[in-house]
Amino acid sequence: MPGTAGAMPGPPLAAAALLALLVPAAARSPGAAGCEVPPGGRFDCGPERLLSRAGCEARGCCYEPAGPGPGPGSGPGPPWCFFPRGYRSYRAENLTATASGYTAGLRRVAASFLPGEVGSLRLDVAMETPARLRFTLRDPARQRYEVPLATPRVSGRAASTLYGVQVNQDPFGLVVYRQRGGQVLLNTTVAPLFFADQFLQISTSLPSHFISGLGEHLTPLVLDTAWTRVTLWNRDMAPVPQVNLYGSHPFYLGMEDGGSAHGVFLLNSNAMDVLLQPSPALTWRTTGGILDFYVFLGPDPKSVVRQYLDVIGFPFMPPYWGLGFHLCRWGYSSTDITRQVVANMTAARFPLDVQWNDLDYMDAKRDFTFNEKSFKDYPEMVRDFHRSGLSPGFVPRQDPGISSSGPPGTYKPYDEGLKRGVFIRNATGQPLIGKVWPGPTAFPDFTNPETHEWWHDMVKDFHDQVPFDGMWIDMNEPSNFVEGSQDGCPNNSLEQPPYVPGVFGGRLRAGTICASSQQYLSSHYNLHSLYGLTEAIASHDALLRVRGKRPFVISRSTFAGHGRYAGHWTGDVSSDWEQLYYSVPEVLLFNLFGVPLVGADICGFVGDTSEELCVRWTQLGAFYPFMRNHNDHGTRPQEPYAFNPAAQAAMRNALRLRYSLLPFLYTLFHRAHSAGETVARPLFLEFPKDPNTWAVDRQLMWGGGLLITPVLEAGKTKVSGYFPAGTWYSLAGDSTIHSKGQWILLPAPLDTINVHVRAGHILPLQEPAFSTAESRKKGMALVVALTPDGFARGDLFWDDGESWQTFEKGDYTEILFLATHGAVLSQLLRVGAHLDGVLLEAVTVLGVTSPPRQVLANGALVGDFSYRSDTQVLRVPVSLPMWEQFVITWS
Ligand code: MIG
Repeated sequence: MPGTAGAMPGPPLAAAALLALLVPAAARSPGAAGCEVPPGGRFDCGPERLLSRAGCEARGCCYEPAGPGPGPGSGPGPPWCFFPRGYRSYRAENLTATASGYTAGLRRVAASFLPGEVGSLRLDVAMETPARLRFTLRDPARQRYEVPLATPRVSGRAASTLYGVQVNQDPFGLVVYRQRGGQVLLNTTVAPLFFADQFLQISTSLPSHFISGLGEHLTPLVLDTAWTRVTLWNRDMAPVPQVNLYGSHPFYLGMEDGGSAHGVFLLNSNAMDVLLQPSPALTWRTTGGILDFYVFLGPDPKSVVRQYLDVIGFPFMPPYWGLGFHLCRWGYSSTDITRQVVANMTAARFPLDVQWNDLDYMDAKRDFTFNEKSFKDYPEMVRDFHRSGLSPGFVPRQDPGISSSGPPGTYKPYDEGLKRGVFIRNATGQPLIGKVWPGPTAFPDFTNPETHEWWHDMVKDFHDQVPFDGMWIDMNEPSNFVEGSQDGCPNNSLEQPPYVPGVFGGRLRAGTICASSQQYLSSHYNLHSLYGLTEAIASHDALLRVRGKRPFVISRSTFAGHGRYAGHWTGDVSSDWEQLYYSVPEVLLFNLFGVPLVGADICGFVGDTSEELCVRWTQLGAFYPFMRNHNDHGTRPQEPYAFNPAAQAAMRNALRLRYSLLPFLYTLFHRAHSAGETVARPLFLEFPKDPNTWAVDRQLMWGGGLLITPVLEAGKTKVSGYFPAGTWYSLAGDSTIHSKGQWILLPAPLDTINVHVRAGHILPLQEPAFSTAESRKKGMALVVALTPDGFARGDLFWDDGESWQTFEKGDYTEILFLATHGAVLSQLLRVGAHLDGVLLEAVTVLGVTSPPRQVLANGALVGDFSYRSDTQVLRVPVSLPMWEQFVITWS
């Protein structure tokens, strides 16, 4: 266990009663001896300002100019001024057992350099479940802001746990380790704890360099521990690396030697930096709230994700149509043009489920209005879309900002909002006025319950005019075109905190509203990064009340817990190959964050796309859980029909492939919603024991059974992919890979995306159509990918695709498919009416090693089966009711 202050946890403790143990103060090595810290393990002693040698030593710290320095905030290297080993901060006292774990008092033993320091703290450790530990550090004398996220209430203490905990007394530190094997997962003795009013910091060692999470940033799947700073503070910002983006997810998942995994969630919504350094270690540095940590012990990475979602909530179940193809652009400037787009899609025979409009439809860019000239027949257009089978047609975009400059009596959302007191207030108690698309705007405060009522009323009014089906909520970081407000911001400690994390623009108010503005629950300083989440909740609830069906909300800004209410698109990505690649880890990370309904703007948003890029992007986009092509105004058109016939054909194939896989995708969403699983899945979740998979982020899986290997570079007709040990069949059934765990070069001409089925899985498919309303009635098929010993399994979840809580109410069908010993059969776990009339029309069995002589379906001979010995594929045409059990055998 490297880098601790001599207070090593002993070997794992045998007796449960001794889980917590006060380790007495270690003998401190005096003077410069404590400064012998390897550069990679140095923790910055001057986080808030640059220190000279004298200034550094005055803090009792060590000074050594080395590397690009001087601190992790300003350069990719070790800090010049760093804490000596054993630097004293708090001392733990009176460790006692409680009903849920134990508690201790912490007392600051030496003043630090921070204003507003809290001298006494209370540590609470709750052993909530065998795999979940929670610990909090609070000011016992004063109630501070805490994130208003409803997390599980647990009273007792888990009887036996995967973790053990030790408390180091002086300096205070916490060590969390695995009971089995003793691996240390968290060790906060590596650096001093700070707990001041606006500066809270805690550091820990990491068991490996494989750390994933901490969004939203444009990063690879695995973060770089070589002096990386990850800043969280929601921001309207076209994605570029190293910058805080639209959402905050203070959660990471770490891999350990041997393939175990653990996760850590800091439930804190303040502006923060998370610092990674090579020892390896991680520092949480936040500007408010309390320290409220959850540690998840897995021990496998899938369990870590589920344990995290147990705390923040399982994902919502999207309507079936939400998984179809969505088309949008900024610049469809009239209903005529929008109608033409849909007509072009139909004429070119592309599937389309949802046609969107951007802010073009609005009257003077104001929410809940439409332009009476260019969008005069807007309501009719939406009804026409519904009738024509676009199912169900349309998603309008909203800003949170409500236009505030019209004369009273001319704009109901503002008039009503004012009357009902729903807007965020400035220092003088007036609605804070910023500037967004419609000009001057007030910002609804979605932490106020009255705002939810008002938002519902506005949504309902508008829906009475235009029967829309979902909501696209944009600009909800919240974005503001003036800094702070039209009248600036006051000078106070919330606006100028002693420490400002590495936010883009250098100030908290950059691109948003004043940090010191007041919301119902607390200051915007505390609540800022929850703006998108709270708006998503209000929108979800409003849609449910207004439509009575499953809500569909896509939001730009997110926070931990968002996936329970809404999906996410990754914002203003550029139309370039680098961003095409980055979309893979972004989609995978949001699945780890519990927001499986996620996708990037296909073909890119900012700038002109190219035909080749757009083809590759459409192929990859067919495997985003949320599939939308969206484009900026003024750039080259990128609707699928805007390209040459060959490119169109490739895109059509990709779209048809997606539509044929929708029953499988929908079932994965059901598993996410009901069991906390991921939909788009990084390889390491399925193969944690193969370290080669850990950093793979140029491929993705759907569930455990489908591996997608997209081309992410220009001019390539081959692509290299990693195939974990085992058998992989191309979905088309024309080739098989027997991998020992290796990289394989695959042919990938422009009209192809490589998709492989993992042996052991059965996928339910359906004949594609031009919308999900149609495809849901078509014939189904099964792809049965046998293991070498002839086994496979899969399932199908089916319901009406749009009713609220079908699973919760039991109004669904669930079928289990099993293949073994030359047979595949279905088992009805539950039967609702919704599959009536849907026939199973084809069964494709991959990996049938010897030619069958006879095939039977429910005992009846199937005459026209086909078998190819070169590919070992058996194809069985059938016509069997999906709502009844069946058995197909071959021998
Ligand atoms: O300031 O509504 O990310 O998807 O097209 C730009 C116009 C506002 C930003 C969104 C983008 C959308 C655009 N919006």
